[in-house]
Amino acid sequence: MSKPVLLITGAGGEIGHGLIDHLIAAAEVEIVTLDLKGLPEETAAKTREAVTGDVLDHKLVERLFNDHPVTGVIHLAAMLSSSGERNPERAFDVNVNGTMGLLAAARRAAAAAERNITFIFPSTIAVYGVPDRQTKEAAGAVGEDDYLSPVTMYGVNKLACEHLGRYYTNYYGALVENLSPYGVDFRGLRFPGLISSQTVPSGGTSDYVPEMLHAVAAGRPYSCFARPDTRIPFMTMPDAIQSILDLLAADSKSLTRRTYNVGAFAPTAEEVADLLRESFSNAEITYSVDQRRQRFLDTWPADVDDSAARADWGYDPAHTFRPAFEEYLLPALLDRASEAG
Ligand code: VAH
Repeated sequence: MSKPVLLITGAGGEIGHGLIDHLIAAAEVEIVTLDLKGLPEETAAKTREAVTGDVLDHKLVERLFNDHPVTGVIHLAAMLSSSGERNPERAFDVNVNGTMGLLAAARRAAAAAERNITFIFPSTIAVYGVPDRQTKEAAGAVGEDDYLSPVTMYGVNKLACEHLGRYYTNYYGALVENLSPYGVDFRGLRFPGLISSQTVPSGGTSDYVPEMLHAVAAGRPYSCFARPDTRIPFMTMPDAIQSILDLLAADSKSLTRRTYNVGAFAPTAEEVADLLRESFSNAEITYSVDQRRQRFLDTWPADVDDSAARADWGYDPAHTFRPAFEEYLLPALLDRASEAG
């Protein structure tokens, strides 16, 4: 039997980087990648096709669906929250129009191939907009249907795309004559901040934790743009990648929602700093709070209730707070530092 074929957009970004290495090593699927920047040659050589191009190039997207028997899409291309707030119209274009074009092309391809196409969408805790700090503290772990009033363009975009995915899956073209019964099977994950031992994100607002970790491990001082008491959820990159693969593989009958919260641990910035100081006695961590970015963080929940993901498709992250650092992040970073001499 031929292997499933996954189209992965934003393949060169932070999640794509880890996901593609994992998929190539597992060799259970074939991949087609799309990214504004070219992939490293040795990675590109292991794909069906690695395309350097724009997700907003609708002709190119259509061509990829025509040339490859795509069974699933993992749509990672996006502008993150801080970059998005520096250019809101561009963020809308990339984040919403990019997703819309891909959903439409996937639906047409599904109808032509007479089978559904699974569409994995990384959403975010930025879809939440908790009104003030007291409410945030009182709310604790927030469920999927509460506080959906985002204050960033990125959050607005991601929430809109969740609705587009729900519409494409359940309600598309109710009045279209002779509509194909095949289409998009949209599955979203609301990710918290992600932390990788390999890469540092750019353009996000949860970046203060990965930035702090990588700076301290490299022996550089770090000035944190978030207040020490800032608390939002995080998870490790391997757990994020595993959750994408698990949701992709889940039996559609077991899914009770189209988009799920996923979280793993929810430390304050200062709790992360303290943990790093335990391992790096010379760590220099100071705070220089960016009030405008802090405002976004204060509207994101202190934690998420991910019980639906755990019940429906067995979400079970490997790393809680201390193990994330002690078993995954710090050993990998210390190894790299000793290799670098
Ligand atoms: C950002 N990392 O900071 C993203 C995110 C948790 C929020 O999705 O923009």
